[in-house]
Amino acid sequence: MADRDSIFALSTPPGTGAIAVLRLSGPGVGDALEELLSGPLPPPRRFSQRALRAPDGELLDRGVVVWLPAEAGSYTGEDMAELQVHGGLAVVRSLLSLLASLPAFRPADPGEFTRRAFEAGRLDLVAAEAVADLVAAETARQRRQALAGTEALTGRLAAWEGALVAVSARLEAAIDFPDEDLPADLLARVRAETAGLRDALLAASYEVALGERLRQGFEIALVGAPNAGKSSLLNALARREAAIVHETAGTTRDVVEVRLDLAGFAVTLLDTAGLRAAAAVDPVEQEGMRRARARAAGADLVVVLFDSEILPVMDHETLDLVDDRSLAVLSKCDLEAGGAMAPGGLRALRVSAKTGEGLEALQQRLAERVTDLCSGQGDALFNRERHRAALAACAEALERALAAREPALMAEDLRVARSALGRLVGRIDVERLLDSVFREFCIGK
Ligand SMILES: Nc1nc2c(ncn2[C@@H]2O[C@H](COP(=O)(O)OP(=O)(O)O)[C@@H](O)[C@H]2O)c(=O)[nH]1
Ligand SMILES: [Mg+2]
Repeated sequence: MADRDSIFALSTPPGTGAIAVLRLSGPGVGDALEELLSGPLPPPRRFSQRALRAPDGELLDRGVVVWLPAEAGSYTGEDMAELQVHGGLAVVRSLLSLLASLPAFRPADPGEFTRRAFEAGRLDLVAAEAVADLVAAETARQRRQALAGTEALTGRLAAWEGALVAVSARLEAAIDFPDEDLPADLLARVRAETAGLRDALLAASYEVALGERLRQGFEIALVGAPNAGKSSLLNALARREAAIVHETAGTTRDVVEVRLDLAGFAVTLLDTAGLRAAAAVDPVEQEGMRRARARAAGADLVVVLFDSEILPVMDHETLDLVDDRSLAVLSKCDLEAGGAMAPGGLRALRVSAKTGEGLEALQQRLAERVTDLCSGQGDALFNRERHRAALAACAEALERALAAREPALMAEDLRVARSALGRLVGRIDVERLLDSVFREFCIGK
């Protein structure tokens, strides 16, 4: 490790700010810091206010310097330093080019600090992914899930691994000492514990669908007839003109997406082409309708919009989309002449994108529906396809272990199960995984 590159990065966003933070990690950090400070290293893990100088002695900035030697514990497990400097372009640029000119140093790749922390054994791969999620979190629920992921997921995995090792040990004892005085029910116990673990892992693999939605956002599709007011509603909820609104029917063809924070949940709202009899429209609009149906089919919730203006005529293209995943909404309620004409038996919220009436109630109802989708689930959810595949592989190996006819074959399946968990935390098959995991990161983390 001694000849390993030292890395540096601007860890705050580029641009002008009050303060910018630069991070350094690697064996060359102590020397670089002495040079930059033209003097001795500050005491470890303390804020020290120091002058930062170029090699010719020119003052670049006065800032806060924190020296984090490896032996005192640092994020990456290597010698590290943090420089908190004035967040001006010239200050930052001068420091970055000075660091780049040091022979031992190079700019960090995305996620490289966390990758080094993982390689030093300071966190496992699931926790490293959660760090990326925390940096990317836009809503309260995403933040909670990411924070839970940095510790609670690791805890759940450790408990399963511990249980698996214990089961394997008992089974090996039965294999190695068949004639010894082993408890008669040993094998029965091994089987019961294996079945319990299989159930737990299978359940965990199923939670990934929801975990992934919480991490990446739920999808809510707006559907309805042309001119029902879908694009206007999307714009009103997004508070910006994201989609073109026009009285011409068939204006929207592509699916327009906007990100919303709905009571702490990340949501992607989809505006779609209006649905009408396909024979009447041109090929481009037909493609738009195909996309609208496809995205609505994949969405977590569907808002089905009915135009108050044309009530009580209900168009059947739209009515067909009402099911238990959908929420019926009456648009343009400002145009309703003399009170609502309730369409046959349909319970619908009334909104106006023009006056804003009903928008808050709609948001509240959508938030309730999304909350329902997560009911009973804690924050620490597995949330990646990678997780699902490993958990399912582990559960399958346990299933095979239960079906094995001989203890020796069962033991082999338990080993396969352990290695599936080992892959999940990044102990096995590591090289293959690392690039794809750390690609998600930003530079400086
Ligand atoms: N009065 C009124 N007009 C609306 C409302 N929402 C949409 N419109 C009008 O209805 C027409 C179609 O709207 P648009 O949002 O493009 O509908 P889309 O085809 O479903 O996307 C436009 O002329 C809009 O100005 C509303 O809440 N009140
Ligand atoms: Mg539209």
